[in-house]
Amino acid sequence: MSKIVLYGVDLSPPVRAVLLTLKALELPFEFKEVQLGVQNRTPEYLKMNPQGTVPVLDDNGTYIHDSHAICIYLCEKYAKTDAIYPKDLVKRTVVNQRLFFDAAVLYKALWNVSSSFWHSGITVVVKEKTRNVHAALQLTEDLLADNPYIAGDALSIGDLCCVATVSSVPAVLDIDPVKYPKVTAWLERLKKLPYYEEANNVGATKYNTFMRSTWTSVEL
Ligand SMILES: N[C@@H](CCC(=O)N[C@@H](CS)C(=O)NCC(=O)O)C(=O)O
Repeated sequence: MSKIVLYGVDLSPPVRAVLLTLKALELPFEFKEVQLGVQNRTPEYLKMNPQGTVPVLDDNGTYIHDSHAICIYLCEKYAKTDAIYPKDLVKRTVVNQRLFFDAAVLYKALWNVSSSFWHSGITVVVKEKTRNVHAALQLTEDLLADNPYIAGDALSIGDLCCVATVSSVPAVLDIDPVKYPKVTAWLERLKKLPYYEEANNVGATKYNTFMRSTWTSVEL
């Protein structure tokens, strides 16, 4: 098997989505920590990923960026079964929709909060940004409907990407179990995955604690 190297930092939700997928697929890999703001701006790094973001996957010289693209690639290339990325067209399309939802709505809402701090040192979170996070949580609640998992009755990479983001929402606001009962139950379900603690919870806890300590005001 080719050598898989993951570049990232476990504070990052998209990096944790890939860590969860690597663990779900039981793939061996090497983790190379990237010092954000420094190493992701070097010419060598930008050659791998012109966007300069983490994660980047190096699969024996094939470089892939964007966590969603990486998770799909890993499933397509290495999965022994189609359990977490179904081959059935309709089921796969639902999973894809959840991946695009995470990229375009859920993670975007969270990134809009934290990027002001990371890029400009802003420590105030305005109402418009928390409103977007709430709207994304409500959509997650609606997408879950009465299903145990985000794309229906089986665990998929849709869950692994969305949970890396949702578990990082407490970086800015608490997820109210009364307002978001389905999201809360789904989170609890995913926490029971044997690799969840190592692949997601350690980094999410660090991220949430750090971000909470940086805000001087959050308009809820
Ligand atoms: N859509 C991308 C988002 C990646 C992303 O925004 N990563 C952040 C860390 S959480 C990053 O690398 N930021 C560095 C920067 O913006 O300079 C993915 O899913 O991989």
